[in-house]
Amino acid sequence: MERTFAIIKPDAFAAGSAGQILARIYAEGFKVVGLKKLYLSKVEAEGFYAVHSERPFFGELTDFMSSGPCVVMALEADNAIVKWRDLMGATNPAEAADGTLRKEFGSNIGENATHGSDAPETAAFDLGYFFNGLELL
Ligand code: FUP
Repeated sequence: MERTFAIIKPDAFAAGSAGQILARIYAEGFKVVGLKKLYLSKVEAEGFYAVHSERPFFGELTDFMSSGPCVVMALEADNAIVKWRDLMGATNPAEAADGTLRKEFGSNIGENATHGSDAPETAAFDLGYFFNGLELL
């Protein structure tokens, strides 16, 4: 079993899509080991996306991620990192395959409905940024 970190981003939460996304998560066989609604500050979003701090879209990205509430989750499954990335689809919803969450719920490359860690190292960082051990029992 592997754990990954996921976010239902502010666009999808504001659109009322959190329930549908969570239903897909369960239907695909993930165990939800952590879940909470948060309203990130700009500084908290900058800390989370620090790896992108030199990228041209950093300001826009962190403005968006602190623009409204989101839902953060710890998901468990066999091969959870790749499995969740596959369910999300491509970063740009316009390029995401049919049946993926970003295709169905995303609007554009910035407002793309969901986040997912891309490797074991980033999953460990992301999970530790948002959850403490007791929250994942
Ligand atoms: P992903 O891992 O699919 O979320 O994609 P990246 O790590 O490349 O990018 C992280 C987030 O930055 C994306 F979800 C959306 C945002 N982004 C942009 O706003 N513009 C870009 O050109 C690339 C990414």
